[in-house]
Formats: sequence, C-alpha cells, structure tokens
Amino acid sequence: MDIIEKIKDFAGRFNQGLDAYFPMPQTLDCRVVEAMKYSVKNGGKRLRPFMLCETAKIFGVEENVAMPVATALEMLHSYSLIHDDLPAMDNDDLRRGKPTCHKAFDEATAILAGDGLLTYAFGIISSDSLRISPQIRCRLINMLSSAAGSFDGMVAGQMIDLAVENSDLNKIQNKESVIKRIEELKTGRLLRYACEAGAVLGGADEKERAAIVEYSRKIGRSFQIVDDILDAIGDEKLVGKTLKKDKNQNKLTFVNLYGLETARKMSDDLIAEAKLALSVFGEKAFVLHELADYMGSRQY
Ligand code: GRG
Repeated sequence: MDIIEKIKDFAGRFNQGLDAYFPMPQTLDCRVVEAMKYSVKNGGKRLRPFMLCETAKIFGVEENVAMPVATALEMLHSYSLIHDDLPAMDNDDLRRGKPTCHKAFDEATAILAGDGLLTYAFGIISSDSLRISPQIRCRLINMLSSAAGSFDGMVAGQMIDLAVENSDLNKIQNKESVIKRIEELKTGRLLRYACEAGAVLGGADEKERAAIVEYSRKIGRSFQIVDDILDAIGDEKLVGKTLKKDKNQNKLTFVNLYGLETARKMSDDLIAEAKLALSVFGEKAFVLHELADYMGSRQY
C-alpha cells in the first residue's frame, strides 16, 4: 500500500467512527449538531488524525486507543475551518469542494457549530471512557489548549494573519519572520499537536518527543508552503476550494514573498530535514517518512 492508500484507508476507518459522536437531539438545537456533523463529515484528508495515530504507533500505542484523541483534534480542526470560512474572515463559499458551513446553513449556525466543535474536542479527550490515564489525558488537554489558543497558538496565528491582511504590505518590516510566525502558529501548532500528542500518548522520553516535534515543525512549514503553491498553481477541482485568492488579496504568502521556484526548494529542503529528525526511530518511523514525502508533493 502506498502512502496515499494508507491515508485513505485510515480515513475510511476514521469516518466510520464519526456518526457515534453525533447523537441527534430531537429538539430545536438539532440544527447546530447537524451543522457540526456536516462540517466534520464533509470530506477532509484526515491528515492530523493520521499523523497522531501513526506517531502513537511508533511507541506501541494501538490505533483504537489513540483514535478518540485523533477525533477530538479533527473536530477542533473543523471548527477552525468553519470560522476561517466566515464572511468576517476569509469569506469562502467552498470547502472540500462543498458549500462552506455558513452557506449550507447560515452564519449564526456556523459560528455556533464552530463553538460546539471546539468545546466538544476537550470533552472527548477528558472522557473517563478513554483507555488513557487521567494524567496523560490532562496533559493532552493542556497541550491542545495551548496549540489552539490565543497565547502562541492557532488563534494568535489567525490574528496576526488578519492584522497583516489589513495593513499595507509595503510597510511591514521583516516579512520573512512575520510569515514564518504566522505559519508556525496558524497551521503549525495543530500539526505539531498531532505528532506531539502521539508521542505523549506513547510515553516518549524527552529526546524522542523533541525529535517528533522537530519533524512536525519541518513538515508543518512545508505543508503551508505547498498550500501556498497550490493556491497559486493548483487544480481547483482537486483542491476543493477557490484558488488564487492569495494573489487577489495581495496576501503575505511564501509564494508571493519568495517566488514559486524558491518556495518549492524550501519545501523540499524541509522535507529532507524532517526525515533526518526521525533517524532516532530507525525503521519504526517508516510511515512518517512516507508521510513527509507526501506532504511535500501533495496535489490537494
Ligand atoms: C479561525 C481560529 C481560527 C483559525 C483558522 C485553519 C485556519 C486557522 C485557517 C485556514 C487557512 C489555511 C489555508 C490554513 C493553512 C493550511 C490548512 C489548515 C489547510 C487545511 O488543512 P487540510 O489541507 O484540510 O488538512 P482538510 O480539508 O483535508 O482537512
């Protein structure tokens, strides 16, 4: 099985488990649960859950033990996409090739659906039904709060991104460090969480955890660079969202800053460095190696 098949195979198992997370209320509040379910089940490559489960496997953790944490992470990721698509943010009509949550429902419901998914993620990880010790669950919750939040987390990254978008690009000093910071927080923190949570679940020692974090930072940056490349020259049907928005909006992106060729080279170098970071794990990290190559060359 090549890596694309492995990810699809995993996504099949992941998707099968989703319905159980959405018991439908029989009262007026069912609309928000429908919107949550629509957004989580609305396609998606399931890369973060895959990364989490595959990292956990290196440390001998079974997939069905890691899966609820992976599901919580995907819920939180889906919340971020719903809110990012809102008119007040990126104002997108299409996500994963289908109408965005506020288009399929309405804006107020989409805001609530995002709120519901964010909150639910913490509920899932804190549940006593998980086969994970309370100490580890608590650590995973704390890490997720940092990764997603407003102090050096995803929300902070989104804020910086919006602030840059609303300012004159020519007046921004040191664009290079600003774009790297946005990537590190907005995109990187959840990808890092995916890997780090897998390591923490598996009781990794400090050296192992640091190696996994290093790997996740490298592929995270490459992921964002490839996202920018796809926005510039990708296939809209494959990517499933409106492309060339970055150029239209005069956004600070890796492609706008460095040009396509340099951006591609930066991504390739990061993938090579990511694989180097895995050397402490030897053969056990084979799938993470494959995943790094996939992240650098993905078409959607
Ligand atoms: C609203 C707090 C808040 C944050 C939004 C997710 C996000 C932050 C912004 C989305 C904009 C963007 C293009 C981010 C960069 C990369 C990214 C997160 C892409 C989407 O992830 P994929 O490709 O999506 O894994 P799927 O649909 O496969 O899950």
